[in-house]
Amino acid sequence: MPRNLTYKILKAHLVEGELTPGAEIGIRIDHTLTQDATGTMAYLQFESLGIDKVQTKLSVSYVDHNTLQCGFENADDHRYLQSVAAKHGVYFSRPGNGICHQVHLERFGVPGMTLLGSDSHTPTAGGIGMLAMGAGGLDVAVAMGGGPFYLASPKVVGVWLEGKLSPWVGAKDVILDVLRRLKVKGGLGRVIEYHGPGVATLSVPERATITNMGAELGATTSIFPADEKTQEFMKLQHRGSKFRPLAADPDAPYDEEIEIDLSTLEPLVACPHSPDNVVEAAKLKNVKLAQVSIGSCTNSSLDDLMMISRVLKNKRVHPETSVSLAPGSKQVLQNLIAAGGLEPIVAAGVRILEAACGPCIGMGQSPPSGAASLRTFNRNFLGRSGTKDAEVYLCSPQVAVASALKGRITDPRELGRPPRVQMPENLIVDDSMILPPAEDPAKVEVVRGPNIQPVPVKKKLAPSLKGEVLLKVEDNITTDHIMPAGAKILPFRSNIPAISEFVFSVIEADFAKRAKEKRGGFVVGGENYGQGSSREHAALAPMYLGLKAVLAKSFARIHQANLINFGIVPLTFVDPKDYDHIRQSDELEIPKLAKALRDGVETIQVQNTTRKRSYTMNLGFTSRQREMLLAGGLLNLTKERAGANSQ
Ligand code: MIC
Ligand code: SF4
Repeated sequence: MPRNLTYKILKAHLVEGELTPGAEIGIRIDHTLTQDATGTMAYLQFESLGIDKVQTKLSVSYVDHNTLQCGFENADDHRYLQSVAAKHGVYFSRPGNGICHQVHLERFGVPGMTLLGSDSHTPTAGGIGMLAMGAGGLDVAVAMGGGPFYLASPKVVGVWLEGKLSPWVGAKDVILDVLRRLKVKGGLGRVIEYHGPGVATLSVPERATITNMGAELGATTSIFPADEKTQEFMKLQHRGSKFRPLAADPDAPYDEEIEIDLSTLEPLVACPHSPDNVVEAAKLKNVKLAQVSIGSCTNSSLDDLMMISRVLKNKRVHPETSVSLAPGSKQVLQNLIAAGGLEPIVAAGVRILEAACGPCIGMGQSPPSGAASLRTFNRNFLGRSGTKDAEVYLCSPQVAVASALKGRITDPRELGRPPRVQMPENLIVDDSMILPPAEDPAKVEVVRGPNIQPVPVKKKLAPSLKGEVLLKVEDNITTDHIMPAGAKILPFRSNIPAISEFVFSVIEADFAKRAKEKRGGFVVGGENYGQGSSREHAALAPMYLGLKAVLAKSFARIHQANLINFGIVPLTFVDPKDYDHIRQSDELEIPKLAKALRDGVETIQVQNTTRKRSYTMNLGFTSRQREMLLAGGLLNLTKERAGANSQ
């Protein structure tokens, strides 16, 4: 039977379950990646598993998020990460070497392999033909220990590409078009697989822009075949021998299909405050820009920056627009310099930032109050830039550079014919910022600064749950609402008691205080609750504040897994209209929840004692998930099992 590429890779890695959409499967993980903001927790968890050396083919620890060192916290975290990597067989990519996804694509990605990363944009490596998924740090820790990664076997959406992008239209416009069609929850439970004759017209960095931002669809991952373009890219990276061609079989089946004629796409922009709020750039020409930011794991390749350099040559950015640029990796920066591409950018008045996430995660460059900022990034959620009333728009590097010159959102076709970009024929490849693990791990001492606090663990699930609805929120609540990031909060990623003070602070400044006073309770959410990042802090910190269960219309994949991993029960409404009846501050009770989980029943009644009503909620968990919830989370369960084995 012909197979699509996704199912070929899944089949080759399957260790548990059956490949039927929706059924839980366990797959073997070849590579893992972590970044510093999620990595400290992941390695603390890995250490608690008591395994000496990672069991994967390759594990890499990147430092790219918390790179501002305004106090000791981030620097301490980096030192911990470097020493723990050396001790346990993990490669360490030093701060300044670049954004994890860009560096993994350049230096490590291998077609046909699986990659699990503690970052939601891990699917970037789908651009080189990897099956690459984001997950919480604990799931990545388990994969580093050699355990399978569990997920719902996905549906596969085939996106048939034909034609060729028109001048000034970029790969970003392809994914913005998909987002416009499918919306931010359109990818739930699905892998987006690109195929068709249009694929060959796209370079690996272009493909990686598309797979990267597939995360904003809520998709499990996105993937491209590995073809001559992939081989070319890998040869340039001096890794040609790792290439192997991979594609779906001819006439492979897809669960759903979409067609895109690349030649019909136009320059697009996502408007505040959601990546699926997409319109044509030409319709936004009245938006004056205080800021343009170029970079992030979506659009910071050498190809992107060389194009920008050519457009800026002998020009100046608009005097009222602050323009910043962060290259995706040290390799990109080094080659940009060598090819003469940096000088025109600097001369044009662009502010050059280090090769890191930077403004994308609110690490600097917050826009002025109430101002519009145009960014080549992938997320424009409320408050993420660090300025709550800023209006953040997302676009391609082509739209960004044209807009930087004009000081307002500009369709780049206004600039006339695009310049020809001469890409270097050879690249400087220098891995000296990637440190291999220690040869003698016994000699390595893991360094823990005062910011690194132990991972809190929950007690076993109580027989029944009772408490107040602490907060009721609408559809598409992001992890940036639940556990905001930014330069002020990110330094506490290794310190759950400290970071928990900021839970839901974008929505309500006093949430943490109230949650503690009430000794925890419930949150009620709409569709796609917890979309966005993989940060398990959005489960761990609410758990620390006493959150017992979340009642929602539906959940985003990674966040739902994180809630279960930390013993918070994610319940979905059987009748979504029940959502309308619950009010914030209502008292809820879930009698005999633990028994229901033990018995494996499909639904349970939640009593609203304030309104004298009850709601039927789904309990459709797998037996593995039920065990985790009963134990109070995966760490407890692992310890319970280890205890049982040693008796
Ligand atoms: C993001 O883009 O939101 C992040 C910051 O990279 C997160 C990870 C984190 O919160 O540390 C992600 O995408 O998973
Ligand atoms: Fe970093 Fe932004 Fe990419 Fe997240 S989306 S990994 S913060 S560059």
